[in-house]
Amino acid sequence: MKGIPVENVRNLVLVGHTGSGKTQLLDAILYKLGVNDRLGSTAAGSSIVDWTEEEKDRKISIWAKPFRAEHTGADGRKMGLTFIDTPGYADFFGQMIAATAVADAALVVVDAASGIQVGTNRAWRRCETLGLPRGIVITGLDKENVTFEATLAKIQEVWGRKCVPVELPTRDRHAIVDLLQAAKVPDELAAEAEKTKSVLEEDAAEEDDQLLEKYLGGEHLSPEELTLGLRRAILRGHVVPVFEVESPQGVGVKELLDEVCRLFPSPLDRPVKDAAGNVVEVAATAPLAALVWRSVNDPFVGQLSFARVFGGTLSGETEILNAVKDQKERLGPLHIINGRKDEPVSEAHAGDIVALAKLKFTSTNDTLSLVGKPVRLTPIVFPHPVMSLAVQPKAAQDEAKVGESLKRIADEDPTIRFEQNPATKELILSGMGDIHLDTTVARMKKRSNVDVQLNTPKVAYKEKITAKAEGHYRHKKQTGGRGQYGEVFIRLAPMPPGETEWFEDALVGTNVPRNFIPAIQKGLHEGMMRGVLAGSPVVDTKVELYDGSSHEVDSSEIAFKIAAARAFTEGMNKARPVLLEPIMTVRIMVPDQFFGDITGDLNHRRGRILGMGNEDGMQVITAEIPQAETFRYSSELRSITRGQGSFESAFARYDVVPPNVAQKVIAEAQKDKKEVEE
Ligand SMILES: Nc1nc2c(ncn2[C@@H]2O[C@H](COP(=O)(O)OP(=O)(O)OP(=O)(O)O)[C@@H](O)[C@H]2O)c(=O)[nH]1
Ligand SMILES: [Mg+2]
Repeated sequence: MKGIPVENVRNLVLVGHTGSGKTQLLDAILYKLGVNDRLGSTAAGSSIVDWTEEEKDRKISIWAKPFRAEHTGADGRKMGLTFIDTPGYADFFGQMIAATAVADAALVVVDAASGIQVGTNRAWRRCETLGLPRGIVITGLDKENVTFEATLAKIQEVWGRKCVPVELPTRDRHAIVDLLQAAKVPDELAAEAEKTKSVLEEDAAEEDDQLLEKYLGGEHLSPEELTLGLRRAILRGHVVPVFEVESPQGVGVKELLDEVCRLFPSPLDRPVKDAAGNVVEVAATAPLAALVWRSVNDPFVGQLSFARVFGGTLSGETEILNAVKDQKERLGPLHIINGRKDEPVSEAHAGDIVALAKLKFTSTNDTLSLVGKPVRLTPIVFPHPVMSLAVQPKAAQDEAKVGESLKRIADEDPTIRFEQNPATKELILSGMGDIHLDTTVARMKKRSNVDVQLNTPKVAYKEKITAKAEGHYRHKKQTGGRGQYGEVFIRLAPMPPGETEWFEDALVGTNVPRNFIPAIQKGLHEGMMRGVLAGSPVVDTKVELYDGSSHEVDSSEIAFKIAAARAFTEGMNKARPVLLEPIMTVRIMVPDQFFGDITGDLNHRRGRILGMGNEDGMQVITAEIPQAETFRYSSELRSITRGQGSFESAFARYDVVPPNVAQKVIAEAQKDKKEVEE
């Protein structure tokens, strides 16, 4: 932005478990920075951060939202700060993935009363993967039975001694003492402060040979040297500073902001590489490279693309190139979107995060560059959906609108997928969990007025035969005028999977005139499309046409088609048909203590364990389970593991359904068929 050099820019993402106080913290920050003239509250629905109706209704964040403000640091420098709030709820994980990819550092928020939770660990692991420098903010210190010391001890136990406090709360908790700045530390904290400061000094010294020499020589580091060393230590992940903020009272916000400005990395510290492996120069004068990390299609704010400029300058009212789509885009003014507040700006420089309105071709993960100088930045890898349900419009006339409405939603949410299952003809909506799918459906209703319900999808069963058999049918109808006549004899035999030549013409003589063969093939195909057990398509079955008879006048294509379809059904009934179902390979990741519960549960799901292992301190179980058991597995797994388990699945093969289960499926299908006929 104009007037703020890139070294004074800080882009921070707030991450942590749901309910840990991220949004409330950002409300307190924005109040302090004058973006809001009162302290918003998520509990009261007055947050300027969680401003969308769906977030207010559910009292959780759903979207990653950047907020920008300026702050004069303790040293008098004017700083440009962008904070991206992210949802902690597992279903909205994709938003956290996107936001962490465009920030230069993270603040991991830990509620003192709940400590480190599943969502905190998930966020921590993501930061580790990205090598994202981070600090920890402890919230909720005003709650009962919590102390700063106990929370810190727990944090150090899990994440190590590199988590070092840079502040201490006074005993009455009315103030925060910044150990790096305070001219005088209250007596009650003197001993603790001395100890902590010497840890910080040692950590700072270790980042630089000269500093270390001085330190080991028995000298104290100057405040500038301390800052220099700690900045490096934080950037390299050797130190994770711990802060404490009482957001509802606004205690500790100023100290947090001052230290973030002083110690946290600027965009200059973390240059990225483009997809070709070239380092993107972080300078306003360099060629433009901006990554679109979030797209919004909101009826209130309109169509917006949030971009992080990694290199160069993005100027409003110019033409740029979307290098991924190879399309030129005309830019309007750029925007700083602070919730409902929208401020137009003329330029954004390397390091800035801005919003662009009404781009025609651009979506998430596209790179914007100068016309003639295409650059492609590395795309963000979003998680795969883990839950799939069938979407059904409540009113038949809405059928056509469903796809259109879902497309608009999927454009802004890369973790939503939808496609028609060719076998069952159902429209399948996939996402990250039941709340995710629920919010998607609620959004369809609100935005497009399409009311749908979500059902467990139908399983795409198949059928095959397991023995050879013969089939025969004579179709003969005499209803005044011209009749219908056709007779077909066939042999059915099991065929190895993968073979495609299913029909064999073994006719001898002229009992069946050859011009009826195509009609007979059609009839056989029809018979195969609706098997004899659950009306599912028949696979791996060879059909040999070996005889039949015809009538000079009454034989017709339609008569032979009918005869062939019925001969097939007749033969198949005798060929010991079986039902097949899709089997999925799943990889389940759970903490050790749930191992027994999970393997027990897999047994109930007709699962077969293929292997077990250990990854990142988690048990990994590979197993095969029938697809019918996987549709709602993500939420069931979460409830068994209290939110700590996750899984991924992929189609493996079709396999025979065991007789007791097949009986139920067949009975269900017969019932449905009857209902349709009635
Ligand atoms: N007592 C107390 N309550 C707090 C504090 N910080 C947040 N809360 C309350 O905790 C609840 C959850 O806070 P949020 O800020 O919405 O939590 P979040 O981390 O944004 O949660 P998600 O958006 O679901 O990820 C709200 O009711 C807040 O008012 C705190 O420091 N002390
Ligand atoms: Mg929130």
